Amino acid sequence: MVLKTNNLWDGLERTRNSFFGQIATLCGASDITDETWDDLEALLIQADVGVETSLSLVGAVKDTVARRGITQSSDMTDIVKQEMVASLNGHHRPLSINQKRLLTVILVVGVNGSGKTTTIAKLAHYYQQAGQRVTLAAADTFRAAAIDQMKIWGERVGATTVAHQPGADPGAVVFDAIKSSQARGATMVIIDTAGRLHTKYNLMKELEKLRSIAARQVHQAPHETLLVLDATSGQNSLSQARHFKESVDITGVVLAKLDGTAKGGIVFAIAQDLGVPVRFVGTGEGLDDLAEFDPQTFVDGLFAPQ
Ligand SMILES: Nc1nc2c(ncn2[C@@H]2O[C@H](COP(=O)(O)OP(=O)(O)OP(=O)(O)O)[C@@H](O)[C@H]2O)c(=O)[nH]1
Ligand SMILES: [Mg+2]
Repeated sequence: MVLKTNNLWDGLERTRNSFFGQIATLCGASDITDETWDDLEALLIQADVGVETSLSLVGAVKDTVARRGITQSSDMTDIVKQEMVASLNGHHRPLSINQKRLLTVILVVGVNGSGKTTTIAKLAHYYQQAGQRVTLAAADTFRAAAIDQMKIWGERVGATTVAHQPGADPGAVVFDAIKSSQARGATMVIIDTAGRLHTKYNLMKELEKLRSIAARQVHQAPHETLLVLDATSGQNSLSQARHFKESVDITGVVLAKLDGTAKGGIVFAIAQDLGVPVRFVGTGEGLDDLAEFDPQTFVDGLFAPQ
């Protein structure tokens, strides 16, 4: 599977140019003092790494610096990077798409406007290129426009879209999409869902219902439940994520709109706080603007080459 590896690098441009660029400056040639730690902590917090995660990162860097007897901040950059990768690695695992499975079901959830439908189109494109035969399930029946948007993306990526009328039962759409995929020999169903219903409680109930409909039709489905978060919403998206995670078994996060923010540090907060791996990041509005998430590549992308 090939994705433009530049994507992640490009998507991190704003983040790299702001806070993390300053971390690189902080790691310039000077003695390490208490102020160095305060500055590092402040920069991490400003980049949306989150208070707790920032404190634990600074603590880990401090320990390693003391252990190795390092006194110059210029020797610190690699340690900062290593600790960052380590903090992400603990939660990272690649998305498992089992080639032997007849039909993989991916449920995509998230609040309205977070980037779900666009992300689904990108994922469909990505997996079609990798040889999967993808069906899109337009189970966000809340708005007519959402259904049309899904159909248009489906045509563009060459995937069949299963859709009902606006206001129809999303469960029926999921049921039909799976049935139709099985009949046509499709290998993957990606389900779009509504970001809002009349109350949040109903939304979570609805998602639970969709999961059980999928589970009754396909063994262990949904195989992945991806939460799409808007990177530009910063810490707000983190509280949304907690809310979803309480009710739905989230297996991974897709962080959309990373290109639109300087606060890419949110990735660390997601890993640490939720313990859910980031699987992909969105780096633009086009079909190819998706990058598979990898901790080392991500951290490298935060720092300009020395
Ligand atoms: N720059 C940028 N824009 C994005 C990205 N992903 C999505 N968008 C834009 O964000 C807006 C919302 O995206 P949608 O995919 O419609 O979001 P949604 O969650 O499906 O929204 P609802 O269906 O209203 O709940 C659109 O204008 C997208 O083009 C991204 O990675 N980068
Ligand atoms: Mg949508």
